[in-house]
Amino acid sequence: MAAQEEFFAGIPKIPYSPSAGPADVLCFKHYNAEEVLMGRKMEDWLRFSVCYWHSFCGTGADPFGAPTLHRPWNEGTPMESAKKRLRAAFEFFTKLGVKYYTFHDRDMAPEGSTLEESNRNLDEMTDLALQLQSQTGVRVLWVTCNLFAHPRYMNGAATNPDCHVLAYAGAQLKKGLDTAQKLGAQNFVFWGGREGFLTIHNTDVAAELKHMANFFKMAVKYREKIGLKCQFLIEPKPKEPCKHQYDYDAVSVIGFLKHYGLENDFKLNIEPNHTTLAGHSYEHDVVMASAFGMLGSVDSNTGSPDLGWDTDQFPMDIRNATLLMKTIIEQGGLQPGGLNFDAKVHRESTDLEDLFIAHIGAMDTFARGLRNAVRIIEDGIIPGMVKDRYSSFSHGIGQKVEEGSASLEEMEDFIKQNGEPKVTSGKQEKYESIFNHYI
Ligand code: XUL
Ligand code: CO
Repeated sequence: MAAQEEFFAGIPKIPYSPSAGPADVLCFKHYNAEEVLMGRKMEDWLRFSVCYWHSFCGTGADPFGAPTLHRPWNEGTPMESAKKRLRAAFEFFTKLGVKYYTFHDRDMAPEGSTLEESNRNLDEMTDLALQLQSQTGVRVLWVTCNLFAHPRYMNGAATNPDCHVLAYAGAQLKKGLDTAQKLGAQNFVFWGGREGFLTIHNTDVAAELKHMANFFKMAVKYREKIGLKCQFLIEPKPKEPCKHQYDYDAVSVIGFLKHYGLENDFKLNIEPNHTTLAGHSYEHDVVMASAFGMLGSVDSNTGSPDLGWDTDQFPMDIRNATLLMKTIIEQGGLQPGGLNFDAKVHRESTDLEDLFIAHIGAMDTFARGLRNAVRIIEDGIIPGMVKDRYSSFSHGIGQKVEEGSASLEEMEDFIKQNGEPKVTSGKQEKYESIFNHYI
């Protein structure tokens, strides 16, 4: 049998070389997969995943310009290039040393002219994926259905005003869940690409939200029916492509899930570039989702704070990574979720090696974030200061408030006896200075 084509010739398996110099960018200087921190290997805290759509389907085209990224796997018929792309992807995952990948149904296999043809394409491609997964040990972190790119979905999928379109989305989702089962995916993501509106004039918001909830309920039922062991995740995003998207941010999604009784069936996949688009700080939605016990996974990327759209850049900010990892450690990790690089190289980063450099840089950023967060938690200075700040809730009237057994009459009695509370400094600059010590 002819040897398989090598797509990233000249790039070896990426080593851990902690003493490498500043210009050595094809090695890890901080990410040491097997090293144990706080009782767990780095690779298990971080659970890195490579996304298929940006890294293997991305062309560098933008609304103002033609493709700039000419990849060697884009050759032949759509199915031939899909197979080359899949082989290239697995070569990339193994050389990079990442154990998980994520994909949309339509980026792994081309859409056919009927549902049946699309499903056949997907079957053929997932047969190959299964083979490559068992050869390499690389697994699916999550799979998702692309319910936003095809023109039929231009007015939404689960929230489309035409039930015929919703039915198509349901049929596609059924196959997506079968695919998750076939490939042993650990999670299934729902990103509401066009679930929202461009103008309120033509939109019945209450009806659309109910239809979306009922669509999710069908998914929950089918997951039960086929015995699929896979965590469902909703990925919030406030806008783009719609002007308003229903899954606006973490707390809106949590409210939606609780309102429709779906909170035990779903968690959240938080993408910080979406969080900042919603007007929040980078770590905001990760912290909020975690506070509600709903943080399931992270689409690890960043935007440009000075731009107003989703640039899906590789995350390279150590401060932000530290804040995320602190929250992730405090909740005991992300498993079965992970840190998925929903990130693309810039259209000007045209070399194949740039794909490696980008992932390695981001993995090292998160490895540094992990190491910093471990030191913050193990030193206990910041956690201790926060604990002290709330210490009045551990006894007396505070304990009753904590437990939910206090009344307004008791508040009044307490104030009559104790008078005005003393002014207590919030110490923000002190917290910031201590945090910076660890960066
Ligand atoms: C879009 C986005 C998607 C989802 C999966 O902004 O983040 O790629 O992660 O559909
Ligand atoms: Co995403």
